[in-house]
Parts: sequence; structure tokens; C-alpha cells
Amino acid sequence: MTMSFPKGFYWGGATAANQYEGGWNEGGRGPAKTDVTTGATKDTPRYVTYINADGTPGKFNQFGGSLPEGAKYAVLDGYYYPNHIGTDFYHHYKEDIALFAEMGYTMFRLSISWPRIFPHGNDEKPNQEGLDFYRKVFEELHKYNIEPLVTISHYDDPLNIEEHLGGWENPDTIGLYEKYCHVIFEEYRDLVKYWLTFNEINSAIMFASFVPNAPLELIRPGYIRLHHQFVASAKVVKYAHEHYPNFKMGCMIAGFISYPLTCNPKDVLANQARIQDNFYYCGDTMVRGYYPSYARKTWKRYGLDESFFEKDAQILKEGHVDFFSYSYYATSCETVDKEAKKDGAGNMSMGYKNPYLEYSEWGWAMDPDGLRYSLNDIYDRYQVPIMVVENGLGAIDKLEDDHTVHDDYRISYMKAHVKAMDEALQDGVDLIAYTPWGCIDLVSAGTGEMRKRYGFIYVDMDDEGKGTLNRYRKDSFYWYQKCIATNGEEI
Ligand code: BGP
Repeated sequence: MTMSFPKGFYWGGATAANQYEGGWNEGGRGPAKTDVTTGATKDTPRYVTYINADGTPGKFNQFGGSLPEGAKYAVLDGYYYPNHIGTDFYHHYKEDIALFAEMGYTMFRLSISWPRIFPHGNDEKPNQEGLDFYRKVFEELHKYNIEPLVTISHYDDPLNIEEHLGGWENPDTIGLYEKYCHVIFEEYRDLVKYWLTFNEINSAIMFASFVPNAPLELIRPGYIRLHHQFVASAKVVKYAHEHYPNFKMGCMIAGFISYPLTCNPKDVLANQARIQDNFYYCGDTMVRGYYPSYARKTWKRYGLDESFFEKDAQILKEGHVDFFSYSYYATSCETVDKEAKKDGAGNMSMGYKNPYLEYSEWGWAMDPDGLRYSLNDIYDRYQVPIMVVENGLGAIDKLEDDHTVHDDYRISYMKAHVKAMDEALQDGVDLIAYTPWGCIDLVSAGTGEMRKRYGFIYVDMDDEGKGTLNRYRKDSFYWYQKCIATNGEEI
């Protein structure tokens, strides 16, 4: 087979501080909401915990709910909080980076934990120990010629911003984010070139489509928060372009890709609207630098005032990103048929089940063709370089007595997706990087589980936080090593 991966294509892996780093209360780091979020399973929700004004404990579902008046976020006895340890990159970074280098990585995606740099979000000065930690990490990566790809905000904003300053609903958070960015840009100007402003920025509005009959009180603030994040992103992109011309700034959007369930034109139209609302709403705004025309209809539907979004048009225009990145795990289907079977669960997208696809143990549709399809669609629309910065199979792995893991299911999944990228490159798509998710086992964002593993490297840690944290190479480690060594030719 002729493979089309260009010379210099970035192969690597992706992680996020909140799920991987650990050291949650070490080195002067402040807490994030993920530190007061409990572990769960695929069938039970993760809870955010707090103490009421009268001292009684309380909790709400991580995908909805808010802190009652007078309550304070708190770590409670009797619950397990898996993000406190993650899989302890904080103390294992040298060992882990050596393993990534052994696989042949040329790029590694990680996030900076904002509360490690500004523990409360609004501190006057940054936390030097936090700055030093990431400097050591970036230097270690460069030792092996691995290019860091840095997510600036990945689900762990300082808890103080959330609890006392109104989070992203408050426009003042934009200024705090800018200050944080200015510090890390200057600090790492010679170490980091590729930046992603927000992870899966469209997750702020997913309630609207994915929670059946979601109340307007949940939907509206999502659009406000998202708008403030667009403005924050545009401001720091503009700033980076002016001060650091070598920087490349990207957006990161959750790949909520769907198909019409049937060729009924009504299904086709419903699906078009679904993709616009869930996916392109963000890409259009961040890559083109202005809200798409269909946004007006969306704002009207939710009773949102158009002038609120239009007032920052100039800022959005001046801060459009240089490249597009997205997570791609699964696809789902859309239909107007109320009787259709609604049990697909593609990456939280709760769509209709696709009869042509197989589903993972967590109910995510496995669809490599959807990767090729989406790459073509995105590139047609934007004509900017694309990175696939998350992809992979969450599965239960068995560590054998001799410390091997025979994850042939993961190898088949990866093979099919590498092949799909190859086809997209042949189609003419300017794809420049592939960083599969959770390249080393880490805590699941959706369920808080350890047993939902994505890694090429097994980490000995279970759902209760028991384990040695020892690292072991899975069969997929050697498969990916060969794939990278042959630039995608031998898969
Ligand atoms: C994306 C997130 C990641 C990651 C991934 C897998 O939405 O950006 O943080 O966790 O999904 O999801 P999960 O961990 O729920 O399997």
C-alpha cells in the first residue's frame, strides 16, 4: 500500500493535566472543579461535592446542577476523587517522556493546569514552582526532539474563579485568562510553538442538543460562557500573533459528527442543523473570525439577545486561529423519526444508533470512515491545516502475569483510523498531526474510571486508587512504534 503521510508529519499522543498529572495539592497548586468531582462508572454519574452553609454535605451531577446559595465546594469523606492522583505524571514525567520517545513521538499534547500557575486564578503573581514544573517537562520533551502541543485550558480552571467570581459567565474571567496566557507565553516562548486555547470548546453548549428537554436556564448560560471563551481566545491569539510570530494558535473542538439516519430529506436537514449547532458553530467563529449566519436562528430559538454576541465582532475578527484541531472518537445519527432507536452514545452525543457500525464497551460507535469524511468536510470548509488531537478506543485491558497486555482490539481500531487518515491525505486534506488520546492510561473524563483505558502504556492503578503506578508496554505500544518508524507505511 502507498502511504501518504508527508515527511515531518507529527505522530504522538495526547493527555490533559486534570486526568493525568496528579499532584493536585503539591507545588503550590490550587484546586480545580475536577478535584471535587467523584469517581463513577459508565452507568452512574460523577458528582461534584460541596458543603452547605449549615454544614451538611451535598452533591450534583457533573453534567448539570450548580452550587446552592452559601455552599462551598469541598472534598468529602467517603468519596474517591480520581483526578487527585491521575496517573501521576507529576512524579513520573521523566520516565513517561522516555517511553514516548521510545515509541518515536515527534509531538506530545499536554495541558497546563491553570491553578498550578495561578492557584486562585486572580493571584497577583504566578506560582514559580508551577512555572518551573512545566519548564522541566518541556525541556525533557525537547531533549528527545518531541514538540509540545499545549492546551491552555482543559477542564481545570481554578476553583476560586468558579466559586467566587462567577466562572465564564462573568466577562472578568476573560482578563484573568489573558493574564495567565501572557505569563505562560513569555515563560515558554522558546519551548512551545503550538497552542490550543480551549479544549473541546463546544462542550459549553452541548446541553442544548444532548440533554433531552434541557431547560433554558441550562442552555442560555452555556452560550454566554462560550461567547466569553471565544473573546478570550481571540484576544490571546491576536496577542500571540503580535508578540510571538513563531507561535501557531489553534482551536480544539469536540468532534460531534453525525449522519442523517435515513435519506429522508427531513433527516438530512435535521442532521445539517445538528452539525451546525454542535460543531461548526465553534469552528466557523474561531477559524473565520465571525459568527456564522445560522447563529442568528440559534440565538433566537433560545431567546438570546443578538447584540450581546455582535458587540465583540471586531475582537473575533482580529483573533482567528491558524489551524483547526478536533477530537474524533465516534459518530452518531440524527432523524426526525421519534420512534427510532435512540441508544447510540457516541462521545456524549446521544444520537440514534447506526445499524452499520459496531459499538465499544462504552457504547461509542467505531467509525474510521467518519474520520475521513469529517477531515474532508472540515478542510473543504476552512482550508487551514488540521490536527487530529484525540482519537482512540476506551477499553478494559488485562495485565498478564508477565506484565504484557494483549490489546489487539486497540490495534485494529488504531490501524483503521490511521488508514482513514491516509485516505484523507490522498483526498488532498492538509492533515499535519495525529495525537491519539490517553496515550498512557489516565482517568476518564466522562466516568472518572481507570478501567476505561486508552493507552499504549498500561498504568497499574484501579478505580479505587489502588496500584503501584508502575508502567508497562502494551502490544499496541510496539504496533504504534512501528507505525511511526515507517511514517504510517507499516500498520
Ligand atoms: C474528550 C476529552 C478528554 C477525554 C476524552 C475521552 O471529551 O477532551 O479529556 O477524556 O474525551 O473521554 P472519556 O475520558 O470520557 O472516555
